[in-house]
Amino acid sequence: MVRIVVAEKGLADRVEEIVVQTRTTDAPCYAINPSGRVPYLVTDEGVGLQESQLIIRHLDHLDGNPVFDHPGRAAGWESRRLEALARSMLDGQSVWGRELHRAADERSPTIIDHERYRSRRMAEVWEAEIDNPLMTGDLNMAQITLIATLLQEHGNPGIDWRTGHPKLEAWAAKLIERPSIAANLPPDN
Ligand SMILES: N[C@@H](CCC(=O)N[C@@H](CS)C(=O)NCC(=O)O)C(=O)O
Repeated sequence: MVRIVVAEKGLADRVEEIVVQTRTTDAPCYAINPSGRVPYLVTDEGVGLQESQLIIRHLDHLDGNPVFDHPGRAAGWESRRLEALARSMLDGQSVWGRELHRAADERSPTIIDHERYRSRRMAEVWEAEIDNPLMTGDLNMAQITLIATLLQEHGNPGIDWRTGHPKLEAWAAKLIERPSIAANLPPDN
């Protein structure tokens, strides 16, 4: 999500990307970012920021012309509702992905099943929501969050949001043609 925004805002020359090793007991990055989570941004002022939404907000405001803030008044609630709906699916699938990173004998089939069914239910919800004008208009946080969520299928082939959801498939197929997204598709693994 942050890489998409870096591309959208033309910030590639201002943002240095440093690949770090996560999930080890003594990674060097813990000296800078004790949580060890990525993404993590150190600003020009030396302030560390975590959480992709906050990092995106910071980057979006650097030029004084933010385009990813939620709209004001009633439209803002709808926009926040959609972002939260996408984030809910993303967070659940992330929990599922974490299980898959464990050794096979440490995985919880209960958690994996719980997240698999949540993901399916949420895909059903999104099939009904995807015609919302906020999902088809200018790129926004709900769209960025949802496309990142759907693209998690690259790392976890068990995710199946496509079956029975032609509108969602068409929406994603169109959005991944956008250069900022096409250039930042996650690797298959
Ligand atoms: N809600 C956070 C999630 C950050 C997160 O958990 N990232 C994962 C990688 S996708 C991570 O850093 N895992 C390493 C760890 O848990 O130590 C965000 O959007 O930035």
